Amino acid sequence: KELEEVKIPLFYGWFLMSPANEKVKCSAIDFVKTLDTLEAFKKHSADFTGKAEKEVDLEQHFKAKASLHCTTKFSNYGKAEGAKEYAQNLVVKDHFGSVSELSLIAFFVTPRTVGARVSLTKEQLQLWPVDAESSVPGATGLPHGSRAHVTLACAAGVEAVQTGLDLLDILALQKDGQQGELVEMELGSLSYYGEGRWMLALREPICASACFSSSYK
Ligand code: 2AM
Repeated sequence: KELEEVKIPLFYGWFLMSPANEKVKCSAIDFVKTLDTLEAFKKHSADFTGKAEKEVDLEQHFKAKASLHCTTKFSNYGKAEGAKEYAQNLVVKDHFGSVSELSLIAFFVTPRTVGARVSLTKEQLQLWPVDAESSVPGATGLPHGSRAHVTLACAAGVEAVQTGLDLLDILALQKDGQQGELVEMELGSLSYYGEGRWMLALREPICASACFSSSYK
């Protein structure tokens, strides 16, 4: 039987390797646990519960992801716009299977998602789709690569695609000059942007080894 045509994957991305995957998961859990104990956070817990005075257990609220990655292109088995072009891109082919370091510069939490913001190097940006930001209403002015992130957890019924949208939403508020309430933490400075949106800018970025590859499920 002849070899079948190579199928386009569900998505491409950098897949965190071991032990970086565990390191990032632990840091995220520590952050979420600490956030939950802060008075500044408790004051706004109604953003999560919908009820004033009611406290939220963030560890219960979110379901953590087991294996972490930073999606570059969501191809949807070839059905997404630009999927074929991305698969045939020489930079993509050349880098397939290569290992590089992802730099995680912030953690963010919303009532829907928990994520880590990734700062891409020039070389990594070559693998970033041109329309990743411009295809999202409200994010058009943000720099190429702004959406880069690792989804760490989602609330019940929330799809992972939401994490990047939540990140862009916070970045758009930052760009408009909204500097929320600030809380200094050991890990960095934490800002509140209203409606349950929190971002911790890490004092020391977290470095994570990751392999550029694709996934079919
Ligand atoms: P994520 O990158 O925020 O984690 C498989 O569903 C992966 O592709 C998930 O990791 C998911 O979100 C990402 N994904 C799903 N739909 C997407 C879309 N429309 N645009 C970009 N990424 C998407």
